Amino acid sequence: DRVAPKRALISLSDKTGLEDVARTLHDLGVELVSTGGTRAAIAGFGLPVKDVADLTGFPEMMDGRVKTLHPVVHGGLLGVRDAPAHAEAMTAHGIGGIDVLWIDLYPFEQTVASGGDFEAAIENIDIGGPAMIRSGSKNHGYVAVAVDGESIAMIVEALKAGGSTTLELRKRLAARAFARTAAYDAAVSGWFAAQLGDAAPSRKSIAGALAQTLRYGENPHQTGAFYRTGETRPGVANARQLQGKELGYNNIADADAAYELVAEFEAPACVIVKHANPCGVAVGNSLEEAYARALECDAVSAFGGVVAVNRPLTGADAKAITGIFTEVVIAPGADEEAKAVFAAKKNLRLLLTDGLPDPLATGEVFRSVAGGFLVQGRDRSRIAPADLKIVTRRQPTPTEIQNMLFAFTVAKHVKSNAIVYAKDGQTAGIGAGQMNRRDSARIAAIRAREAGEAKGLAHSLAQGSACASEAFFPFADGLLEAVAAGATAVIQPGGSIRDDEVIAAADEQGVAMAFTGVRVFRH
Ligand code: 93A
Repeated sequence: DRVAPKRALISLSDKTGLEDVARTLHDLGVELVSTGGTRAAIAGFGLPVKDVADLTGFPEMMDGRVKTLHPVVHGGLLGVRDAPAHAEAMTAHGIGGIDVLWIDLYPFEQTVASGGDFEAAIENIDIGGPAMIRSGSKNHGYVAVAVDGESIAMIVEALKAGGSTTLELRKRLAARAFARTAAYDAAVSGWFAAQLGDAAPSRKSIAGALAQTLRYGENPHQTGAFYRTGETRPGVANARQLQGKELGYNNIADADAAYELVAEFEAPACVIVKHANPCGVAVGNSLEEAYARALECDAVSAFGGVVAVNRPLTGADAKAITGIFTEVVIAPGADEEAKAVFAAKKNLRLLLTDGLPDPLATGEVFRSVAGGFLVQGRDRSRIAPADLKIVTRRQPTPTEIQNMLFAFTVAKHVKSNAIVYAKDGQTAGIGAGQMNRRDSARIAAIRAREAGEAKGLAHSLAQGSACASEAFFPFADGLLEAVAAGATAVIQPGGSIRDDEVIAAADEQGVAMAFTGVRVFRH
């Protein structure tokens, strides 16, 4: 099942890493064939390379739309070398086998992400590339297909070691290649539907390219894998891991939750996530300060948590964060000093991205159910002071309004039922994932009381805080729990048939309450 390649076809829009690979293949005696730009680049390295046009007898035409769409190319990729009829056809038509294919596809996703117009997007829909990828992958019995740097590295490694590729490797590469074309087509179809103003995500299919097989899923007895959809929005899927153990399923999910929340803030901010929920969120004058304040909310839960920040990390920030055991840190950068501090914590996984996730970006969120999946648009809601409807006799102070908005922003990222107490850009207590709102309010109160005790305060950390509820209070009981915990202001969507009761209770307690009119469930 081993194939010792004689000929490789390389066609790349992004020429990164091309020289090394082309040189190695050439040194291993593999003949190189390429399309226009790639051929010129390889020739520029001083290596012999054939033009696809010389094989096909046709020039590249129609602005490059037709370069490799020819029986000589597809016959060379699809021909079953051991099938007499195929071999005969290859000989009769002068078709030479192509044993290695390295293709990256026109940068459709990047063109769309960087704001390319309709024409630019259309022109960047690669036709010949996916066709070759599919031909070569179908014929993985004979052809090794690479659709990214990692794949070609695997091929080169195999050739260096033994001069050939194994069937096992070619199958793996084919699986990866088909995932790539599926993701590419999903990006094209999703974009096209959006052009038609098709707001419903129903036409979008879930597809992604396998980024990583995970050691296991949520639990060790479950399988796990991580796929990239090809979206270029900065986030956990395109983060670079600088150090630390291999990422696990829960690490990735938690890092995502933390990063999406921290990106909501303008000021230096820090989010600590445990089990998909934030256990501490704060802003500060620096990340170091923001981290210390986030930790203050619930230092017990923070142990072994995931930390996300919204600024590049400095050495001082890194020292603060490594003060306790932390599983993952994700940030839009880190200076050399910070990297050196993290390097001393070998197990800590450090993830860096180019920029922050855009909380206002469109996109879809998926969730599986037995036999199907649910799709919804991302929650892009954002509440501004002008959106607030004050429903109590007492008007909130400007500080209370700030506290309300901060708390509500956090609540949007907490599993329902969510209750968040926050004050001065710091969460004081978070209650998540309870089946009734009053219990979430109580749990948040316990956290706030213990945080106050840990800080040596005579009162709960939630004293003078705003309480956010991500959905309406169906009864006054949850609100009364919040008031008992020390909240002086409440923010919630409103809309319960008992709103009057809840407002009356707030008035009785002298609390200021605002309705957002927007519910931010998260299940
Ligand atoms: O325009 S295409 O859809 N038609 C083709 O026949 C074709 N063949 C290769 N795009 C095609 N390609 C793509 O060209 C490859 O997928 C690759 O991304 C790119 C490399 O072009 P060049 O070598 O000219 O820089």
